[in-house]
Order: sequence, then C-alpha cells, then structure tokens
Amino acid sequence: MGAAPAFGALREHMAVHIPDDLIEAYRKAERVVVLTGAGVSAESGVPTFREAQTGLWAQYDPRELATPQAFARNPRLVWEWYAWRRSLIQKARPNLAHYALVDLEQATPHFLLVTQNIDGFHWLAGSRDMVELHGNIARTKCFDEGHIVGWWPETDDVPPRCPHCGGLLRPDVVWFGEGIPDHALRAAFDAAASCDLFVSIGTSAMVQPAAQLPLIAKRMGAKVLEINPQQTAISLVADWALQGTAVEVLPALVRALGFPTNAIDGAQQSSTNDE
Ligand code: BV8
Repeated sequence: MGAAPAFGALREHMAVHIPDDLIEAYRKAERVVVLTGAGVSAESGVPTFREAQTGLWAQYDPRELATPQAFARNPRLVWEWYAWRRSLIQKARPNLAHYALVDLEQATPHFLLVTQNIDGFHWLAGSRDMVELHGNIARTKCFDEGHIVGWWPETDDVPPRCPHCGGLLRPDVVWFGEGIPDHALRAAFDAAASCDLFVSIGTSAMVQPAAQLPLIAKRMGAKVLEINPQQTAISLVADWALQGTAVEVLPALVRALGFPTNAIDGAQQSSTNDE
C-alpha cells in the first residue's frame, strides 16, 4: 500500500445524475443524518474492512483481530496490527467525499455525521457535528482501567504500559463484542429516529448496531439515500440507491443542491498547490 492516491481522490469525476426528487427532498429536509463506513475512506487509500489485509496481515480476518479476546490472547499481534493501520492512515489524507460532507454540514440546518470509521478523516476535513461510533485509532487507552492515555514512557514493551496502573495499552476503538460508547450511541439513535433524510455512504451495512440506524430512520418516516458502488441490504429500503463512489457522488450532490463548495474548493486548491 503506497501513499494515498491523493490527487486522484481530490479531482472530481464527471458529474453523476442526481435525481430531481432527491434534490427537492434534501432542500425540504430540516434534519439530516449521514452514516459513513470504510468505503468513504477507500479513495484515500485506506483499505476497507472487506478488502483482504495486505502483506503480513493477509492471513488474518480483521474480525478475528478486532476483539478483546484476540488482544488478551496476543496483545503484541493486535497492537502491531493497529500500529500498521495507523501508519497507513498517517500516510493518507481525507478525500473529496470528506470535504463534500463538510459543505453539506455547513448548508444543512440540523446535521449529524455518524461514522463507523476510526481514521479521524472526517474531523481532519472539517466535520464538527459528528460522532465516532467505533472510536478513533489515534487515541490510546488503558486496557485495564479504560482511561485515555496521551503519553507513556518509551520502553521495549509491546504493547506499552499504562503510566498510571502498569496495565497494557490498547487503541481507543470499539472491538467486536464491546459496547458502543453511550453518548455516541444515544446521539446516533436519537438523530436517526428524528431525521427527515438519512444518508448511508460507503458501508456494507453488516455491522451492528450501526446497520440499524437507516432502518430506524425509515421506520420513523424519513427518506433514505444510499451511496455505494455495490448493492447492500440498505439498497432494498432506500428511496434512492445511487451506485457510485463517494468521491463521484458527493461533490455532484453538493453542486446539484446549489450549496457553497468552500471545503471542496479548498481541498482541490491545496492539491493543485501540492502538484
Ligand atoms: C455490540 C472498530 C454488544 C475496530 C469496528 C457476537 C457477540 C457480540 C456481538 C456480536 C456477535 N455477533 C454479532 C455481533 C454484533 C457485532 C457485529 O455486528 N458483528 C458483525 C460481524 C455481524 N457488533 C458488535 O460487536 C458491536 N458491539 O454489538 O455490542 C454489546 C453491548 C453491550 C456490551 C457488550 C456488547 C461493535 C461493532 C464495532 C466493531 N468495530 N471498528 C477496527 O476498525 O479495528 S467495525 C468495523 O467494521 C469498522 O468500523 C468498519 O466501519 C466496519 C465494517 O463495516 P463498513 O464500514 O461497512 O466497511 P466494509 O468494508 O464492510 O464495507 C465497505 C463498503 O464500502 C462496501 O459496501 C463497499 O461496497 C463500499 N465502498 C467501497 N469503496 C467505496 C465504497 N463506497 C463508496 N465509495 C467508495 N469508493
């Protein structure tokens, strides 16, 4: 995995067709919730969960490594897997989909971005009305006591030790079999239950409880838009299922709505400067 295809992901593709009734529904919506998954970061060069891991990690299934049992069994292996993923993320950058979501947030009266991603790219791109359902790979916490640890003494220990209690350190992400942080879960479910429009982007809708959110929104009367190159379980309940990548569709959606494109333009300007 080389450096992120930064320029490709910051150069808009030919515009895709945005249905008129979707534009009308978005403009009428007072409360919009967006759920993102690994597909939104795919065009930044960060592998999705379904893509095979590369190199050393090819023989592991992420769902076998992202569990407290795996960490208890082999803390060094799990710590090093996250260190490898962190290194990929540090070489990558947000793509136009992340910036288009910032422009949508700025133009929408009540907007909440709920992400399953742990790469921190939404915040980096400028999203602020957001919750990270599954935590953030850049944060570290004590396995025993659960508090966030921002600093620890450099030793040969892998994983390093908590400076407060000597317990093992781990990434501050939600593993399979662990509960979602209460505040994030409540915010996400309350918003999904009270929105007019729910947008599911780049998620296979397989992981619970995130996959419940579009169904709750639909049940409560919201319209549902899905953006994904593939069909998913959500495609069946969506009012619009736009088959395309996040970088193809989201900037086209912002422009079709006539919203300002400050974040998109800023990102493209900075990538032109980098060239
Ligand atoms: C919970 C952080 C209960 C870590 C992640 C047995 C025991 C316990 C629980 C369960 C169980 N069996 C099932 C469960 C529930 C379990 C679950 O859902 N399992 C799945 C496998 C069925 N869920 C949990 O365990 C959750 N907790 O249930 O708690 C509980 C309650 C109280 C107390 C104790 C327990 C916790 C789930 C969170 C797991 N952590 N991430 C890490 O990342 O290492 S989930 C992980 O999966 C990532 O967050 C990632 O987001 C997610 C995978 O989903 P997607 O984001 O959708 O990514 P994916 O690769 O699947 O799909 C990518 C999509 O993008 C595709 O559709 C593709 O077409 C599309 N795409 C590709 N390119 C693009 C694109 N789209 C747009 N543009 C592109 N360019």
